[in-house]
Amino acid sequence: MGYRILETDDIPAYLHERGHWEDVSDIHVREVSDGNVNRVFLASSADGTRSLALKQALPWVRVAGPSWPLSPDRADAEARAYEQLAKVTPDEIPGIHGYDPENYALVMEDLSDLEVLRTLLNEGASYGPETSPQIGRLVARLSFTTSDFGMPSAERKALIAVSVNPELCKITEDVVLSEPYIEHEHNHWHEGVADLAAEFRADARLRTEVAALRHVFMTSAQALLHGDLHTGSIMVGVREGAHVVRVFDPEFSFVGPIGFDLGLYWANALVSEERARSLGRLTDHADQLRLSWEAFETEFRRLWPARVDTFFDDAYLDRFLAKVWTESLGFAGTEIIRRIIGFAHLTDLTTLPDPVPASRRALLLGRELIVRREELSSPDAVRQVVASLG
Ligand code: SR1
Ligand code: MG
Repeated sequence: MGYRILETDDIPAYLHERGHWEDVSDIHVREVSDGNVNRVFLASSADGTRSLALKQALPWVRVAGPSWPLSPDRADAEARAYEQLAKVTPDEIPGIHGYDPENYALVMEDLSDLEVLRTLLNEGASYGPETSPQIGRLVARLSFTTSDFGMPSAERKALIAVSVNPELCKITEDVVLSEPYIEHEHNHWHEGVADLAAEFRADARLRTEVAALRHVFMTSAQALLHGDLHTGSIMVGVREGAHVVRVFDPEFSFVGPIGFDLGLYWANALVSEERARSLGRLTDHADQLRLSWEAFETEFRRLWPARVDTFFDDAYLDRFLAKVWTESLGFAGTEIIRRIIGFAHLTDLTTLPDPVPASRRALLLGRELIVRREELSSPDAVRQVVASLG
């Protein structure tokens, strides 16, 4: 039949045809699309005992429409990423019921009993002690097992080949790692930060450092990444009395620098801190970079003795982790900046009564993380930068 764009009314018959739902008369469907790129529907039975989520990739960026075409192949990348994640961290991703490559549609567990982490934080919640360690461990498990430490060389080459995701990588190379530093029609900002946007565009040193990070992103095939690990790609909640985390939306996945995943999480944590500070409701925000890094490092070191190639010795592990740390800081800086003067802004800031003071602090922090990443050698050093912001 070929690729067809599914509308709400098509979903019952589609789920039935694909063998996901028997009684078509007992499906209630609603669209809950929220991210920038795709469409998501929730299907549930009248008595609420059954539910599923369906995500479909459109041939364009959802929020821009057909004027910004984008290959739906990204859904293949997402399905592949879930396969890898399911091998190493099955409890931290949604259950996947099936992928339909013809229609670029994933059918998966309905997570609507959980909340998007960003939404909770924006409402004033704390992170709690578990979320950031879980994210750090997830990144360590995915990255170790898909690196040259966790996979035989030939298998790794095959993974790199099958995981190429050129259009989505190009979006990141553009909207995160170059456009905010040049004049571009995608860029926009609050007038209260116009001076900083102009200053950043004119800052030759900043631009060169971002170019270096962009080149790392383009060339450093360290491990399979989630690729868009911000607080809107994480759901949290309580099930059967236990805290749960679910990481979703890995459509930007490709084999790249591990620091990109950590950096995105850190950037979003740091921006959530600025929101909380400006509202006078700081809680445990300042701990999140350290907690996620420590969990990442501990888990990566725990897995190290199982490496497939012991020519990589313990001294090399130290060097490797130091490089991941430094690159994570740099990528965190680029993520903060693009979320304020680039294309896709954060509700953490845009919904503040006055977004300017928090946005200015975040921009200055982003620049420091980029240009001083080599000298900032610990979470405490990052805290000192935050403390020094005007
Ligand atoms: C055109 S896509 C803009 C952003 O939305 C996604 O969630 C990614 O973060 C991307 O950079
Ligand atoms: Mg997304």
